[in-house]
Amino acid sequence: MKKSTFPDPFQKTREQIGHHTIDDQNDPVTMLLRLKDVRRTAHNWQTFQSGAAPGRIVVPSEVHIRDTRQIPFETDPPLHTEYRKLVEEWFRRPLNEEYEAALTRQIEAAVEEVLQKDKTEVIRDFALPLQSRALTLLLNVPETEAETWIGWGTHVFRSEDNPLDGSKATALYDYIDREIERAAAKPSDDLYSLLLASEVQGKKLTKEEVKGVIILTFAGGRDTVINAVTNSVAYFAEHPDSLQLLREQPEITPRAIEELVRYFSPLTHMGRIVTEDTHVCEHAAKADTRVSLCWASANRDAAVFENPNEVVLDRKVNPHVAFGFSHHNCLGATHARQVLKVLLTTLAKKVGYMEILDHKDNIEQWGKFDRKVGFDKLEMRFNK
Ligand code: EMZ
Repeated sequence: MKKSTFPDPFQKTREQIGHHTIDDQNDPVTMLLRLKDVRRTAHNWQTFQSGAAPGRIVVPSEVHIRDTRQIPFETDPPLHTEYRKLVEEWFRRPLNEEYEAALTRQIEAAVEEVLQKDKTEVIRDFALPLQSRALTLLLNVPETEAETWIGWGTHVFRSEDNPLDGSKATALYDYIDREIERAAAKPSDDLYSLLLASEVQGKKLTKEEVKGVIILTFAGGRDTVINAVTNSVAYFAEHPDSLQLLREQPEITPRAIEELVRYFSPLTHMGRIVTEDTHVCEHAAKADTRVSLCWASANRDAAVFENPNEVVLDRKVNPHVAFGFSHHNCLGATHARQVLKVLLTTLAKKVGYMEILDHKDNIEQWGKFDRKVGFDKLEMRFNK
């Protein structure tokens, strides 16, 4: 099996049953595996709620390590709609010409750097700094801030030996608190200042609400973007023809991005809290229990995708849910897509071929499912 192959562990259960219940810190989660059920459930916010106790819709649950509500992610309509309105335009800035130019400058420099080296550990020395520097554009803060963030590692709530590392969350929170105070004392044109000056339902956002939006901006696009970047690089190392195809037909790049995120599905699933006794996929779901929308499984659903386990770089019909679905769809998706667009374009332009020297898979465990989501280590050589 190629190192850039990501098997689908859900297939049998998805086809035969459609759901599977796993334990998570004594608060079980019923994973919904079919695209149709995932979409329907994502849509029905009255019965499947996001705005329960902060951290409870995340799997593994973060209720024991944080109590700040992440916004707009852990809210429901109509409040959710108001919050989204505040930030939607800001999160479309990645489409601006200057934004793309700055991103291109960053990513070209990163690729030039690895081309000079004999060997690069892609996660630590390429994807993590790339994600951190790109995030300075999204927040509109000085690029030097990225140096601090790089020190936090690939996930802001998880460390290598502890999937729920309270001390990591504290470091992030302290940093954000300081940044909010800085922006409050001297407003500028960054995201903190915009939020501090914003109102919802006629009231200024509190610092706690501002913090909720900023935490999500840091956490939601961290390991997900790092995995998307790392996995894409691994894929093109093992599929030089695909890189050649991008060189010859750059117009397929947008489709290639959608296909890679469908295939990799960097976020496996996201939970909802059931508000009343109901049924999902013929499964009785009781009030106050948890279900999850398994994007990774839905994205391999053969009822919707032809040859779901193949990367078809120019796949034409691709209604994937890698960025979620319905009103909670990923706010950072425009940024993430631009990062991937510039990455693919730069690889096609500057890199001749790439070799994988050493690797270690990052396998998530969800009950009986073992899911490869990326790498813990990926050593590569980039050649002109
Ligand atoms: C939460 C989540 C958001 C959570 C869209 O996903 O990402 C996870 O990585 C974080 O741990 O707190 O932000």
